[in-house]
Amino acid sequence: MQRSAESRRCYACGSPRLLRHKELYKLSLAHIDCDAFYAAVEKRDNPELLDKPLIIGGGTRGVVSTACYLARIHGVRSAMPMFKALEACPQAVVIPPNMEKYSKVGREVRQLMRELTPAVEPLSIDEAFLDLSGTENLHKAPASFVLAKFVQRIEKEIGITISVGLSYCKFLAKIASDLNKPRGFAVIGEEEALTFLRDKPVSIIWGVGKALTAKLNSDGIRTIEQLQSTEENVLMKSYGVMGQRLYRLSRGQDTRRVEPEHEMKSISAETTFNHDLSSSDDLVPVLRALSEKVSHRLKNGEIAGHTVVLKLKTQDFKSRTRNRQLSSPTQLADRIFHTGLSLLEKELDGTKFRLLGIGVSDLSGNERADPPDLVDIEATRRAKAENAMDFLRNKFGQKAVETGYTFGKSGLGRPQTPSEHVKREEKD
Ligand code: TTP
Ligand code: MG
Ligand code: MG
Repeated sequence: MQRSAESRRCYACGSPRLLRHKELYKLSLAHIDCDAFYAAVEKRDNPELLDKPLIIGGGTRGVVSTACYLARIHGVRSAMPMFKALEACPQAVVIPPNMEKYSKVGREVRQLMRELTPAVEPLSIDEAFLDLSGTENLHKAPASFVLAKFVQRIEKEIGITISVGLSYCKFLAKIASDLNKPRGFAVIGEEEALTFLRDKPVSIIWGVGKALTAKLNSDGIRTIEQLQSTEENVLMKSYGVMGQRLYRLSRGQDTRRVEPEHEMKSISAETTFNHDLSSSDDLVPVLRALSEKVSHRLKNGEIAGHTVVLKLKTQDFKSRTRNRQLSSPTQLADRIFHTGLSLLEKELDGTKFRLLGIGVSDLSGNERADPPDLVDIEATRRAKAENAMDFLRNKFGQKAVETGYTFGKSGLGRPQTPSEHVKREEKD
């Protein structure tokens, strides 16, 4: 059997293909959105509602949150005043929203998404971008197959339906997921991007809201085709930075990456001393040891932090928090330590401290952490050294290598257990 994405039969099961596309095996950026989300959850929990037009809404604001697709046939839409919705569909069942329940289902869906790839970027309670590139070996199947199976899994395990948009970039994946709703599966490949976009209104472009649509329209620009035929500098002259975005997106050029969200807000480690300390000789080795601890956690979790946070507590229990944003996210002990050190040095005026902590916030994935060409050449050299130390530690154990700062000083600033701890602040 021909193993082509365009062949009429599926090579896996031999049945006629429902979806054919030239780039089906190549595309790996998906946008997934649940269908009529709140309504679908309510129907799942009360099968009597299945065949009835259902509106979720009312409450204090008196508007429709969402309506099931049966109610939509009558013209009911999200954000419509409730009295209008009931004029359009008087037989509809109305249920007030139960946010707690929907949040829980939203989390469950996201959890299953994370089983497909760590690169899941939620956009709202019922939708997310997923980057499945590089997961083919893991799943032993291309992204399109994995997603088709995922649709079935969500229906079976969660009891609601989803729509999938598959493309090569975020902009078109998001548009695609909306094309065949509900239970949609739409593909927009690179080859067809320009023609697909041509006759679409400018308002479908990400970031083009009501005001900009009105401005573009009043300038005579209504379709994306008109943007496609305009020079970049002309668009930038009229619309500033947005002009550049219009130029690129109208041509299907979108390099935004999927930014996975991390449940944690910050990672830090802190120590309360047996005796209050004030000198740099005493504090610096502690700072170094704590930086290594934080770094170790970051590396283990494959995450990085963009902001370094130093925390001090004075003898009289006053807290001082100082932070600095880095040029790129880091997971390196060296960068955390040196940034912390420059913050600490400003606080060393003889004050006695009872606690020292260091950590990072603004967490993200580690893909863009610590680029090889850090601005500071010395920092680049030390980063290389740290990578070498990590290699040795992985091979011979944590204690195999000590830096000059901590060597022979492991007893100093030893905490009164259990106050030393690595903290994870969870997002609420
Ligand atoms: P959407 O994904 O926009 O809509 P939907 O899931 O109800 O329908 P579909 O995606 O199939 O078109 O929003 C997700 C949920 O967010 C929706 O179920 C209810 C809520 N919501 C509001 O409360 N008010 C609104 O104006 C919108 C658009 C959504
Ligand atoms: Mg939805
Ligand atoms: Mg949505």
